[in-house]
Amino acid sequence: VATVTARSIASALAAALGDGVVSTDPDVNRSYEVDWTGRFHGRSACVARPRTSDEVAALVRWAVEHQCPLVPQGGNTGLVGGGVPDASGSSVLVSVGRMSAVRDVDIVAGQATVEAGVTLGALDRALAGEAWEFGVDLGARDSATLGGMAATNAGGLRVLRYGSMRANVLGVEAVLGTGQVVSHLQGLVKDNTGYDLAGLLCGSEGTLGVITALRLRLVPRWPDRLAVWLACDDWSHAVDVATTARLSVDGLDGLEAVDSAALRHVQEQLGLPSLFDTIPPVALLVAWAGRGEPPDALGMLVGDHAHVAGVDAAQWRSLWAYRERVTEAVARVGVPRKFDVTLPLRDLAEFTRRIALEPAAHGAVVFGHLGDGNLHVNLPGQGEQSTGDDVDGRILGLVADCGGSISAEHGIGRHKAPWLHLNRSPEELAAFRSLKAALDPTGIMNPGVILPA
Ligand code: FAD
Ligand code: 2HG
Ligand code: ZN
Repeated sequence: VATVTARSIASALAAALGDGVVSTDPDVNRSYEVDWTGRFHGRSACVARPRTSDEVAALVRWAVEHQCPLVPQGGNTGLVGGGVPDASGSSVLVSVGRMSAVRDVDIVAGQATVEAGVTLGALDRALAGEAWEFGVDLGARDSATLGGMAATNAGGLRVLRYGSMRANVLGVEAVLGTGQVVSHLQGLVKDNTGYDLAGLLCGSEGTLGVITALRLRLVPRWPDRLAVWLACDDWSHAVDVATTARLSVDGLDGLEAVDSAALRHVQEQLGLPSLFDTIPPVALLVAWAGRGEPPDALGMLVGDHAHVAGVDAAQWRSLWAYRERVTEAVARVGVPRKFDVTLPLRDLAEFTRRIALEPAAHGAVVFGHLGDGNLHVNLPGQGEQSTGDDVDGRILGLVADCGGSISAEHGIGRHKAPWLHLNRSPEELAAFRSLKAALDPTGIMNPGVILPA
């Protein structure tokens, strides 16, 4: 019965959208139905790959009329199972990857308008040679799309300086779950004309509509840079150094950290040369970008720490690899379980002490964006035995108990929907449901993501 339904959905949609949009080829569709880690998978009735905002609008209107769930997808690098369908085979996966035009680069305002399927790497290439660049950066840059990054309110490596996606999106064009198209792409920096729809769609994870284009704020491209790894005794020490850096170093571009297990994985799995003679308990990466000489305060920060520094672009990239490539190194061990959390900075070290004593977190690798209090707790190779145990509940419960957020930057997705109540009150959840009902009255947009189905 399910196959008949899937077939009829696919053929009705193909008839509504015309040639070349809908794929029913299992070999093509398979890669859309499993996430980057291999932990989350499902089945779709078909995959739709619209080329224009008009095709997206036609698709959503068809889905509203036929009560057909839609699962938007960009680069499929999300880590919480929000971009892959459930197992029912009754939803249409909407890939925006073909909507990949950079519509405008405005070098006067320092802004760009992109279609949702433009990858971060493609935007970087479009801006090469300009005095501007995009302020949000992350390791999945070659696949992650700006639409997906907005939909997850992605953070990344420079939140400390430039904020998450929401702070860098000035306007959106989207097809809401009502089928209506909203578009506000002028990019006026000051524009208090009513509710902030762009802000609302950032972090909505495909549950309110499909984002089709974005107006982005750009930031000056700094010509000079310095990256330095400092060996720290423990997380408490690393937090102290990070706070001193935030108070004293002008032009701070990143404050990232890895524990000894993360550093060992990167070195062993990827064959990178040893960063230090002896792997320290925690290593802190302090990055500076600006014009001219790095500030003296950086030298004072380094003091008598064991350290490794690099100034040119090649050294910068090779030093960053020890932080950026932890995800890739962990993936080589097997399907991982991942927790992306924020802790209040003053309680972060205590959280790491408690996680080290928690049997559910045995074998954990801890790393992240220390300047933002954002830690990634990965359990390498433990993603396959993921249903029916209480590991997720114990770790996320510990985070909430320490006053933290169960999702720092990756979103709630399907993975954390059952745990959202740890951070949000019944009143907040009721407000979320009201917003969802207003913009997606028939509930077709990514059901089961953020709010449990
Ligand atoms: P997808 O995975 O395709 O989708 C993610 C969510 O957004 C889903 O819920 C989907 O339904 C929704 N969505 C996608 N496109 C649209 C659209 N056009 N309209 C509406 N909804 C949509 N994340 C960080 O925040 N910081 C990091 O530093 C970081 N580093 C990473 C490094 C690696 C190696 C990997 C694999 C991932 C990393 N991520 C990071 C996670 C991931 O890259 C981000 O969540 C990214 O924003 C997802 O973009 P995407 O295009 O791949 O979205
Ligand atoms: C990062 O900061 C990403 O490298 C991925 O957010 C984190 O793999 C992870 O858990
Ligand atoms: Zn991260």
